[in-house]
Formats: sequence, C-alpha cells, structure tokens
Amino acid sequence: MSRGNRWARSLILLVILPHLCIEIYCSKPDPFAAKKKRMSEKVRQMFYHGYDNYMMHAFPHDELKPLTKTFTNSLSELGNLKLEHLSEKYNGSALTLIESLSSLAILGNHTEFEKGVLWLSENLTFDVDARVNLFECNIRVLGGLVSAHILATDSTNRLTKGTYKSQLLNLATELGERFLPAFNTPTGLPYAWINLKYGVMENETTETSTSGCGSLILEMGALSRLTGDPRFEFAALRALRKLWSMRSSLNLLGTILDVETGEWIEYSSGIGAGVDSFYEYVLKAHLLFGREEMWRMFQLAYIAVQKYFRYGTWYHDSDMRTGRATYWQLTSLQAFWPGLQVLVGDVTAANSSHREFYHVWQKFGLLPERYLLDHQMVHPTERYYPLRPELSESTFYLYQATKDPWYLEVGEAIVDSLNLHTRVEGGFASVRDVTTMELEDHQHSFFLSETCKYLFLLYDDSFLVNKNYVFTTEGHPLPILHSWHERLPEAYIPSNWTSIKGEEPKRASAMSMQICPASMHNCIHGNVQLESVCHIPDARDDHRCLSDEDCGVDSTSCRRRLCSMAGYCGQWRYH
Ligand code: DMJ
Repeated sequence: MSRGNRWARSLILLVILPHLCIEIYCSKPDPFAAKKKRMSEKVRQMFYHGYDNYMMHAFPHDELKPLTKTFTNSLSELGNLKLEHLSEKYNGSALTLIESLSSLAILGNHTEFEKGVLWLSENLTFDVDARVNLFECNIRVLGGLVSAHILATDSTNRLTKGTYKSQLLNLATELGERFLPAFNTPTGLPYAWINLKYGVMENETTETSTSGCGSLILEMGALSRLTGDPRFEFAALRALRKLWSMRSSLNLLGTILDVETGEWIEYSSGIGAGVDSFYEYVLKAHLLFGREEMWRMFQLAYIAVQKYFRYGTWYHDSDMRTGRATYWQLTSLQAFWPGLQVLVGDVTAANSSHREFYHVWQKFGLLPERYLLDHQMVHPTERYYPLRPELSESTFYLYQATKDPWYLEVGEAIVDSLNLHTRVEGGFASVRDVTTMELEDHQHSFFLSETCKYLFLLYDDSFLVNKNYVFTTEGHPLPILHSWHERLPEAYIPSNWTSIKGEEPKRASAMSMQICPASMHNCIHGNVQLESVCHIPDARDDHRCLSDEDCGVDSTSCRRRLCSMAGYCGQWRYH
C-alpha cells in the first residue's frame, strides 16, 4: 500500500473506527446517548430557526438580515471590504439555500432538500452581472451545488423521489465555466474577482490571497471527476502548483500575491486569514483524490508551520523569508487548525491547541475575530464574531477522534452561548463586539452550512456511518470514492509543471516528534529534528503565572520565560 493510502486509511481508522466500535461491535450502551439526543435536537432547532427565517424573509436573495427581517444580495459583497463595483442589477442567487442543502441532507430532511433542489434546478442562473470573489463563490456556491448533486444522486440516501436528473451538476458546470477566464493569466494563478456575466473586468486588481488561489481544488476537482471534463481540475491544480513553487526556502508562503507577475506582495503569513484553507485543501485533496503529490506538499508545509509559527500551543504569524515572528495574534479563523491536525493524526497537538481557542471563547462568551496574544486583549477594531464555525468544527473532529465526553461539554457551551447572545426573533445575528455583545444585522450563510452542521454532527453522526466524507472548507461533504482515486488522469499533468524540490522529511506527526522551532539549529539528531533539550515547561499547562518563577525555559531561545503583566508566561522581548 502506498504511503498516501496508508495515511488515508489511518484517517479512516482514526475518525471512523471509534464510531463503528461504539455503534456496532461494542455492546455497551452509549452513556451519553440521552445528552446527544437532547443536544442534537437543540441544534436542529437552531438550524431551523435560521433556515426558516431565511426562507421567510430573505429567499431567494443571498443572506438574511435577522434584525430587520430583510435580505442582502451579498454574494458580490463577500470579500469585497470596500464594497466596490456592485451592480444594481444583481438580485441574489439564493446563496443561503444552496449552502443549506447539504445540512438538510445531514439532518435527514429529504422533503426540504428535494424542494430546494427543484427550485434551484428551475430558477437559478449565473448569467448575471455580478462581480464575485472566485474563492467565496467556489467554496459556497460551486461546493454547495456539487455536494448537493452528489447527495441527490446517491441511491443510498433516497433524498429525491426521482424528478432529479443532473440539474445541479449542469448549474455547477455552467458556474465552473464562468470561473475559467479568471485563470487566464501568465502564471495560471487566478484573478480574485470575476464578473459572472462578463468575465474578468478591465483594470481588475491583480492582487489575490494564498487561500484565494490555493483552495479551489476540491470543488473544481470534484466537478471534473463528475463531468469528465478535466479543465476545472487542471486549472485549479496548475494554480496550486504554481503557488507552491513560490514558497520560500523555509517552505513558507506569504499571504498576498500578484497573479500577473507571480510576486509576493505580503510576506507575512500564518495559519489564519488569507492562508488557512490552503493547508486544508492540500491535505484534503490528497484524501479525496489520492494524490501523493499533495501529501508531499502537505508534509513540508505542515512541518514548516510547526517550525516557524508554533509557539507552545499558540501559532503566530511569521515572515516567509526569515521565519521571524511578525504578528502575535490569535484569530477566530485559526480555530480550524486543530480539526486539520486531527485529520493528520496529530491529536495531542490538536487537543492542546483547541483548548487555547476554547479558553479565549470562554473568556468572552464567543470568539473575537482577533485577539492580541502579547497583550492578552481583544484587538481594538476586530472585536466581532460573525457566527463563525471553526471552533465547533474542531470540537467535532476531536470528539470523533477521541470520544472524550469533554468535547460534548464544549459543544454544549458553544450552543448555549450562541442561543444566549446571537439568537433573535428573525434568526441568528452576528456580533459586532464581543465585549458588549452588540449585534449586527447579518446571518452569514456559513452559519447554516458549517456552524450548525458541525454542532449537529458532534451529537448525531449517523450521516457518517456508511460513508467516508471529506468536508470542504465550507462544510460541504464530498465522498471519498475509490473510483476518484483510481481514475487519476495523468494526462492532466502537463510536462512542464513545477516539481516539488527539496528533501522529503521523515513522516511523523510534527507535534508528536516535537519539531524543533526554527532558530534552534543544534537540536537536529540524524535527519530528525527534536525539540530543544533546554525546554522546561511552564509550571501550569495554561501558561498562567504569578511571577517569573512560575515560567519555564523557552525551547526556541533557551531563555527563561517571563511572567507578563497579564499573568501569562512568554518570551516577551522575542518580538
Ligand atoms: C467560511 O466561509 C469558510 O470556512 C472559509 O474557509 C473561512 N471562513 C468562513 C467561516 O468563518
């Protein structure tokens, strides 16, 4: 068995086997069955509160405004912070309905699923004057359609009664074709913005993000596998390979780049905004398509993260050229990372990282968008919580892997906070400021496609019993199929593609191997790097302290860690 397959198998063992054991082989009843039942019902109610309100007040527009019970045609606003080039002619694409389909399937609501599929089949069109963000449109719309098509045609689900043929796939194909002009650049890196009707606009910005061009392969690859048309997978793969070829000698990528020149614009990066789903997609593309190449990329990228971003259980940003720390900030988006670590088998690391995010969640009752690690305070302008799913997602993965009931408690606390702070009569509202709990009039579509889905799956994973799925970054399930692994069209790989250079590291969980932080060169044993022998852990696991004596010795610098004003151990002069 190839190494890639071994890892895919270990994933399956890790994520699925505990479940099978409880459900099939172990005769002991689940002591948490009652709690799971109660909580899954509670989450189901949450989903329908958001969904019904959307259908009542906002459908067929894109997203619900729950405070005013109206709608927003937000597809063209996603990622468009300055709200530029909005067209008055754009009237929405039923975005929240598209995003809800896979959740409806997981909740077992076949009737509503079928109704949604039929409505979209008859009414949705992409021949609209809307300038959309390629990444957002890909993960939300293309991903939603492709996943729903697969679920609708899966005979084991019986989600539709027979009227469905391939209408969603046809729509997905039409959308995929509208994406293709974005890739028409000298580098093959796609433009961040595309007008669905007119293609790339004149004088369009050539700036994009790493996640913007490195997180297209699951949806576009699935579209190619379903249609037999290789253009989509090829375009996404070419972009991903080009992106990877732009890595530094430390195997780090930046955050912002120019698609025409292939030059970096922002050299600092981390595991959060602008980069996050690049890591996710490289690993998941390996799981979904069995590509060894992706696994090799992921290994190198993952180890670089451990070496240059990790600081104890936290992750800071670093300059891709030097590996030096740039920003010491925890962001809400980073909370997906423990979930990814579960997939790769790094469960211990996932657990400790997850605890840090949960600790900040508990501190505020929700997770602020940005939290300053060096000052132990919420960022002055990024205090919002837009109903993001990442912490729930990681909680779900960790429970699948460990069956530790503590994660069920975490999920309950998250559900309670969401109901307490964000539930309003007209749906669920984003929070503008987690320190005041002031609300904002927006229910993002990912609340239904991800937040509610992962919370539901935490308590009721019956959907996962018979099939292994990879969840896209927007929470849409794509089944792991042998045929997609075997029918690997090598013709897709052009002869001039950039190969992966550099020595392959030894395969092991980076955290369990205690990968050495970047600046310690004297801790390389053979080919394997080990954490510095000077490392002395802090007295407490949570890095809290009353004085310097409570802090240990930093493994990066071998210097004593100091107790900060806020009562946390840290090497504060380091940055
Ligand atoms: C979602 O659209 C996706 O998870 C994306 O990868 C990151 N941000 C949001 C949710 O927070």
